[in-house]
Amino acid sequence: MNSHANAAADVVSRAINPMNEVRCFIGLGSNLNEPIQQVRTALTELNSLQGVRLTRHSPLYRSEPVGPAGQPDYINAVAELQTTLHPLALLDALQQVEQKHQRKRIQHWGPRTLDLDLLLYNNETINNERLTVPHPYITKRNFVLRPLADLESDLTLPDGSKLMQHLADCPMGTLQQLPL
Ligand code: PH2
Ligand code: MG
Ligand code: MG
Repeated sequence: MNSHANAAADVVSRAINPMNEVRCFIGLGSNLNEPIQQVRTALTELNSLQGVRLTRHSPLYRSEPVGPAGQPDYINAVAELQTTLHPLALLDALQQVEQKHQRKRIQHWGPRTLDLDLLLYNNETINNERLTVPHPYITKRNFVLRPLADLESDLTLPDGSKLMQHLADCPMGTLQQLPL
């Protein structure tokens, strides 16, 4: 589908949804100050946001850090939301939750108490200075692909590519699912 057809399909899908809700996927990550607790709390906080319902989340995973060496392992998960918020309003809300967790932006890809990445928004492609959707690394990171596939194994990305194909092409490294 070209981008015009995609945009038209998005308008239709919003029109037929009585709540005007769209489905989104959020990547959660933490590697500081009790990361498992950070992620669990964040899931609750996402569900409490105005205009957001948490519908499902993946198991939690332990993953080796991508980026600067010497930082602790990460805990990662993916959440599925239904939201009436438009993309930039949702981004604002996600950043407010990050702020609650004393997120400090010190080092690119450096350690963090909580990172909330908007991975997918209703099959839309968004490119502006604040936001790129799908998230640029969605197809490259095992700690995103694996939990996303736990939720929706037959997912197709806005460019028509298949999640399962990206997963098959991505080394799994030491990614480890935590007990539920
Ligand atoms: N997030 C980063 C940088 N590196 N590595 C892992 N394993 N998990 C992450 O969520 C992660 C990372 C920047 O957001
Ligand atoms: Mg991130
Ligand atoms: Mg981020």
